Amino acid sequence: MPKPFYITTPIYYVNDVPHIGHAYTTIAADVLARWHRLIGEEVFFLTGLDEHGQKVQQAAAQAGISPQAHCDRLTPQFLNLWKKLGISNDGFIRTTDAPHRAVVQRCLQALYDAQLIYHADYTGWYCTFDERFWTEKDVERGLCPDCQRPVEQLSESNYFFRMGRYQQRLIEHVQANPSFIRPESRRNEVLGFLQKPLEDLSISRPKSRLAWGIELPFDANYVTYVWFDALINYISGLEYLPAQPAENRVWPATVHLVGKDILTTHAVYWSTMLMALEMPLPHAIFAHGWWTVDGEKMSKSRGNVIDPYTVVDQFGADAFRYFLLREIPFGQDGNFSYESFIGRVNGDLANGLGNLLSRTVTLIQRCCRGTVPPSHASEVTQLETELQSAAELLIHKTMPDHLRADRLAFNRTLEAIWGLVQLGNQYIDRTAPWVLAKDPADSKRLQTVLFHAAETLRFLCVATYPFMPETAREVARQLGLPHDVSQMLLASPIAWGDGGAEAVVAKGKALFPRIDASTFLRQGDSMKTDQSAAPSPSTSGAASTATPRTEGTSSPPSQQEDGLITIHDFQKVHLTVAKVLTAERIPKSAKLLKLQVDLGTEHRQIVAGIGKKYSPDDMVGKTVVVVANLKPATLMGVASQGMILAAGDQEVQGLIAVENGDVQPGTKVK
Ligand code: ME8
Repeated sequence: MPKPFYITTPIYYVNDVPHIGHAYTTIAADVLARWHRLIGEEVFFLTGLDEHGQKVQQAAAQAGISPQAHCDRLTPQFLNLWKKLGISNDGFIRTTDAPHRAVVQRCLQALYDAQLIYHADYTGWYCTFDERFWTEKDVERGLCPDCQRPVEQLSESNYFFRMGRYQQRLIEHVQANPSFIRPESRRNEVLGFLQKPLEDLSISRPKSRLAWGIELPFDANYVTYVWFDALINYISGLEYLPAQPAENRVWPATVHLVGKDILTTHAVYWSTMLMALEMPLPHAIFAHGWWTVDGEKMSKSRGNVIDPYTVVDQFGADAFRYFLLREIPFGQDGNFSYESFIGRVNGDLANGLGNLLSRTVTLIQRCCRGTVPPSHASEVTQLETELQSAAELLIHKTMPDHLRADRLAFNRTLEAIWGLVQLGNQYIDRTAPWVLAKDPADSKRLQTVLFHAAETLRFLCVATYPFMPETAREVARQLGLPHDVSQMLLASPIAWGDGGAEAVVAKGKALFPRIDASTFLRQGDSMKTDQSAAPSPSTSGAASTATPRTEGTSSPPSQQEDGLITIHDFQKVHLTVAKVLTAERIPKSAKLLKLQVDLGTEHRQIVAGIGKKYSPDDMVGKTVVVVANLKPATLMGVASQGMILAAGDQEVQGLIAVENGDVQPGTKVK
C-alpha cells in the first residue's frame, strides 16, 4: 500500500485570534493537499493548535480565565476560519488532547532512559516572549537576538536534551539532501547556523515559573518546554487523528510547511529530536516568507493586523486564496495592500477568468440554444491546436513540475494557469464567434470555436480547483459538467475533446464582480486599520491624507478625475516584443502596411499606419513592440490582430524599438 502524501502546517499559538499569516500557510498546505488528491494520491493533511506555554498562560491570565478555558474559547476562531477558507485538513490536533500528551511523555521518557536528557544547573539570558534561553554570546545590548525584546538573567535547575551531540550528523544530512530544507537560501541559512557550536537544549520549565504544560514523566516539578511538546504533534497526530487512522499512514512527513520565523526550531530542534528518537527525518521542510501590511510589520500595536474573516466576508475565500498565493513567490516576503488585492480581483479574476466563462456561456446560450456544440474536424485550425497544446501542457507538465514539494512555485503555477485564461480570451477575440453567428455558412466553424472555448474552461476547472475549489465548482456547474471537479483527474485522465459536447450550460452570477476600487478604498477605512500610514503613491482613489478635502462633502479624486492610472490598469495592456517576418503595402492606401509578425508563441497579421515613413523592405527583420491584447479590427478590409507602437501623433516619426537586438520575440515589455 503506498504511503500517503503527509503534509503539515505549524500548529498555531492560541494566544490570539488567527490572522492572514496563519491563513497563508494553511491555504498553501490546502492547495498542495488538494492537488495531490486530484492526481490520485492518498493525502494526510494535519494542522492544529499549540495550546501550552507561557504565551497562552499569559493570554488566559489577562482574560481572567483558566488556560484551558481560554484555549477552548479561541479554538472555534481557527476552526471556523478554516471552514470559511475551504481548508480540507484530515486531522486537527490540539496539544491539550490526552493522546498527544501521552505521546510527548513517552518520547521524553525514552530520551531520559537513553540518557539523552540530563539534569543541570544553568544560568542564561531568558527571553519570555520566545520562551527560551540565550547564551552570553548571542545577546547584544541586553536584547533577544530573535525578537529584539529585553532578556533577563535567570539561574535555574533544568533538564537538557543532548542536542549538541547531533550537530555533525545534522550538517551531513542537510548537505547530502538538497531538498531537505527549502528554498535554497533557507538551507544555506541553516548550514550557516550550524557553523557555530550547537548547545544542548533546555527542555523543561519549573512549575513554579510556568505551570501550563505537559508534566515531565520523570520529575513532577517540571513541565516540558513548549517547543518539545509542539513539535511532537507531527508524530502524535499520525497515531490518533482522525479517530481511525489508516494503517499505511506512517512517519516521516512528506513536507512540513513553516514560516521562516520557525525554521530553526524545525530544522535543528526537531531534526535532532528525531535523530535521538531513532526516527527518520521529514523529506522536506519548506520555509515561506513573511507578510507585511502596507509595507509594515503586522502588529496589534500598529493596528494593522489584517483580519482574514473580514477579507473573506467582503471578497470571498477564493479571491483571498488566489491573491495570497499569486502575489508573491512562496519563500519570499510580500506585502498585503487592498490596492493590490483589488487590482488582482478586477484584473485577473473578473476580467480574466470571469469574463472567459461569462462570454462562453452567453455565446453558447445565444448561438447554440444553451448546449455545448460538437467540434468538426474539418474546422480545426492552428488556433485550436495551439489552445489544446497549451491546456495539455499546463495540466500534465507545468503544474506537476511547479508544485513539486521541493519547489512549491504556487505563484508560477497560477501565472501559467492565467496564461491559459488569457489565451482563451484571445481565442474568442480572434475567432469572433458573434461574427460567425451571422452567416449560416459558418455554423460548423462557430460550433467548433464554442466547443474549444468550453473545453478550455473544462481544463481550467481542473487547474484552478486546488487553488479555488468553489470557483472551479461554479465553473463546472455553469458549463453543465456532470463531474465532481475534485475527482476530474481521477475518474479518467483528462483528454482534450472528451469534454462537454451536449452539456447544457447554465449561466450564473458573475464569478467575481468587479470592485469599484475608489469607492471601496474610501468606504473601507475600517478595514485599513493603519490610519496613520503614509498614503501609497500608487493608489488613485485611496483615502489619502495627502489629498486636500473639503470637509464632509467632496471625495478624493477618482481615477477619471485626476487622469492617473494604477499599475494594474497599465498591466492590462500586454506589450510584447515581436519580429516582422513579411511586409507589404495595402493597395490604394498610402499609409497602411500589412505585416506578418512573430510573437514568439504565434504569428499574427497586423495592419500598421506607418507606410509613409517606412517601406515594406525597411520593416522586414525589424524588432518592434506590439500591443498583443488589442481587440481585432479590420482596416480597409484587412484583418489586424494587434498594434505596433510608434512615436508621433498625426504622422509617425519613429518606431518604438528594443535597444538590445537579441531580445527574443514574445518577451514581455513592462
Ligand atoms: O510559532 N507572514 O505559532 P504562531 C507569514 N506555535 N506567515 C505568518 C505570519 C506572517 N506575517 N505570521 C504568522 C508558532 N505566520 C508555534 C509553531 S509548530 C510545531 C509550533 C504563520 O501562532 C507562519 O506559518 O506564532 C509562522 O511560522 C506561523 O504562522 C507562526 O504561528
